[in-house]
Amino acid sequence: MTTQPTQSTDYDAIVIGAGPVGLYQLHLLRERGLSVRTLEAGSGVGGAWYWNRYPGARLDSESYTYQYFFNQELLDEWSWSEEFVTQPELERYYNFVADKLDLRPSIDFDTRVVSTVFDESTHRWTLATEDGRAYTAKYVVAATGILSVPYTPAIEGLDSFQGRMLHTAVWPHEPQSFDGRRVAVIGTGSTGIQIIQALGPVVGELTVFQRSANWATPLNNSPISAERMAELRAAYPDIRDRTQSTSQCFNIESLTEGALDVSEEERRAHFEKLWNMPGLVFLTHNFADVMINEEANDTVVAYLTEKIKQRVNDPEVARKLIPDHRFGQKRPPLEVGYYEVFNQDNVELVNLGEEAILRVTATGIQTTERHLEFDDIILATGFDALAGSFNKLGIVGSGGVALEDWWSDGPRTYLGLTVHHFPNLFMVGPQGVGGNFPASAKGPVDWITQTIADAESDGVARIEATHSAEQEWVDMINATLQITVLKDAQSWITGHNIPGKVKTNFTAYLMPMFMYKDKLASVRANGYEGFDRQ
Ligand code: N01
Repeated sequence: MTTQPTQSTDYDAIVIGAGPVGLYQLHLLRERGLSVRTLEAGSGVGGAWYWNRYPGARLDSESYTYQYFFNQELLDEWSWSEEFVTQPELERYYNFVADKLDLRPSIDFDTRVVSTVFDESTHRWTLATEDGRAYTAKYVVAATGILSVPYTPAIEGLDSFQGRMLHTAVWPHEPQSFDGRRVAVIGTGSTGIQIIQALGPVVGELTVFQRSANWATPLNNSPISAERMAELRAAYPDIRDRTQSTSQCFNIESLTEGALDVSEEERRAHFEKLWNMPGLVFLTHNFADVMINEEANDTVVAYLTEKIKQRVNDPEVARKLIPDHRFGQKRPPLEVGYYEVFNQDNVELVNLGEEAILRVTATGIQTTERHLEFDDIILATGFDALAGSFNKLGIVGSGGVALEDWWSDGPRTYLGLTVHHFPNLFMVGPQGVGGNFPASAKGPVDWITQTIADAESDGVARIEATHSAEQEWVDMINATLQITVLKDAQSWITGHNIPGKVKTNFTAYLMPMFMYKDKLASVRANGYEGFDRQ
C-alpha cells in the first residue's frame, strides 16, 4: 500500500525506516504529541522482514522474545505459530502492529531518503528523497537498521547472465519456483544457510559457492500449540523482564563459570545440552569465557567440528564445511538440516579458496577449473552493514561536515545513538544496540524519546554530543574489542566482508546490554552528561 504525502512536509521529527525499531519510535514520538513522519523506502512495514523474503527466511530469536511488550493489546491479540517464525508471519505481525496502533497514516512509503542536511541558522534538518520531495524537521531519528544496504560483490560479468539473478536482500514479491532448476548460491552466512537448506530438497541441481564456512548450530524449532501459547502468554511479564535484563536481551543468560573451570565430562554434557536446545544458545547460554578466552573457545570449536564430521558423509566435503575461524567471530547461523543438504547427490560445494570464481557468463559461472551452467544465480552476499546504512542517507551536519567523512576511520558515536557535528540527529546504529535487536533497541528508543521530550520542555534548540564524550565512547568500544575473540574477526561486523571497508574504529558495543541501559539512564540523570544543549 502506498501513501503519498498530502499535508505539510515540515515536522517536529522525522523517523527514517518503518522496521521494528522505526515503528516503535514513531509510536512513542507521536504519543508525546510531536508531529512525526516516517519515511520508508519500501512499500510496506517490517524493514528487514519486508525486504528479506527469500525462501527459508526465519527468525533466530524466539518469536515471543522478538515482539513488542509495551502494549497489552498487541500481546493479547497476537499468537505465534512457531518458536522461530518465518518471514511471512513476521511481516504479518508488523502489519498487525501498524494497523493496531494506526501508524500507517504517519508513514510515507516508497520514499527513499538520499540527503539529510542540517541548517545551522534554523537548527533544522532538510531531507530529500530519491524522487525529489523534501521534508524538514527539528529532529531526525535514523532507524534504518544495521543490515539494510544489500552488498553485491564486483564479480566480472554479473550483468551478462541471461538466466534469473536474485539477491536475497531484495527478493521479489512474486513467488519464485526453483523446482528442478540448476541453481547457484554464492555466500554461506546466515542468509545463505537458510536458503540453501530451503532449496536443497526442491532444486534440480544446487551448487554452493563458499568463501568462508560457518559454525552453524541446530535451530531446534517447533510449532507452538494452543497450550504452549497459553503458557507463554502467562509468562510474558517474566519473558519481557528477562529480555530487558540479560546480556544480549535474549530469554536466557550465559553460565557464570568458564569452560575451563569444569571437567571435560561436564563441559561436554553442557555442549550436548546446548546442541539440543532451541535458538542461539551456543552464544547466549554458553560458558562465560567462550568469547574472551581462546582456549575456552577452542573447546566449542572442537565439539562443533566433531558434529560436522558426523553429519557429512564425504570427509572431503566435511573438511570444506569446517570453518577456520573461532566460534562467534562471525555471527553463528542456526540451521535445520543444513549439513545433510551436502549429502545429496545433486548438491556440490565449491570452496572458493581452492576454486575461485573468475567471472559470470551469459549461461553460468566460470571458475579457475571449469564452466558451470545455471538457470539461477542467487547472491546471498550480505550487506554493507552498520555504517553503510547511515552513509547512504547523505547526512551533512553542522559546519558542513559529512557523516561519511567524519566516519572515515569507522563509526564514531556517543552511546551508539548520537554523533558530534550532527545536532538533533539520533540513530539506532553502530556501537550501541545489539543481540536480540528489537528487545535491545527498546531502552535506547525510550531514551531518544525522553531526550527529545526533555529538549522540548527545556526549550533546547539543539542537542549535540561533545567531541570528548564521543571520543571516550569510541575508545571504550575499541578497548573492549581487544579483550574478546572478535579482535581478529573477519565479518560484516568488522567490515571484512567488503574489500577496502575495514577501518580503525570497531562497530559494536560488546558489554552487557544492561550496562548500556544503566549508562543511558546515568547520562540523563546527570543533566545530559556529554551533550552540548543550547
Ligand atoms: O550476510 P553475511 P548474511 N564472493 O555477510 C559471502 C542477520 N541475519 O546476509 O564470510 C563470494 O553474514 C561471505 O563470505 P565471507 C545475521 O545477523 C539473520 O548471510 O565474507 N562470497 C558470506 O559467506 C547475519 O549475521 C537471520 O568470507 C562472498 C556471505 O557472502 C547478518 O544478517 C538470517 C563474496 C555473506 O554473509 C548477515 O547475514 C539472515 C564474494 N565476493 C541474516 N562477498 C536470522 O536468522 C561476500 N561473500 C534472523
